[in-house]
Amino acid sequence: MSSIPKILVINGPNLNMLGLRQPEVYGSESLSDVENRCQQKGTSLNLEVTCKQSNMEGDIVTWIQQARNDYDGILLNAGAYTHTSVAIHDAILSSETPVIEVHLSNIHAREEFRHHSYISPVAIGMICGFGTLGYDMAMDAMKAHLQK
Ligand code: CA2
Repeated sequence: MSSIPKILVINGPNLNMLGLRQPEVYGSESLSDVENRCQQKGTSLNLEVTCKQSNMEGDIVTWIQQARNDYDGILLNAGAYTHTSVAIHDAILSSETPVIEVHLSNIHAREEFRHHSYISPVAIGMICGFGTLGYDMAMDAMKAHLQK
């Protein structure tokens, strides 16, 4: 691990719409608010944080592949690809970089199609249901994991 661990935060499809629609499900904070929060949490934990968002599955696959060389850990909210993407599952396996899965909502309290995650079996852990606080929790968990 490098002296200041580098953490990549990836938000997937439609998360650029945060704060603009469905605040009852996803809260009122924007994606920028979430990313600023991750940066602040990273600073407090002495982690170097980079945030990316894409609506494209291939971007997310490529970023996870590249993380092998450039990052010590990934926080991943893959959005709806969580429930569909074998490609992201395979990318996590090949990157050999620890991934913590994050969801704003409690996916197990929602529609049945959200109950299955292709990410969970290849993540070191998963946090869901705590809104944007979940990113802070995941950052704490990643710091602890990297210190083990
Ligand atoms: O709870 C989460 O964080 C999710 O990953 C969010 C995804 C959803 O498909 C997953 O099942 C759970 C959807 C993100 C969409 O975000 C929006 C935010 C505001 C307005 C519209 C969509």
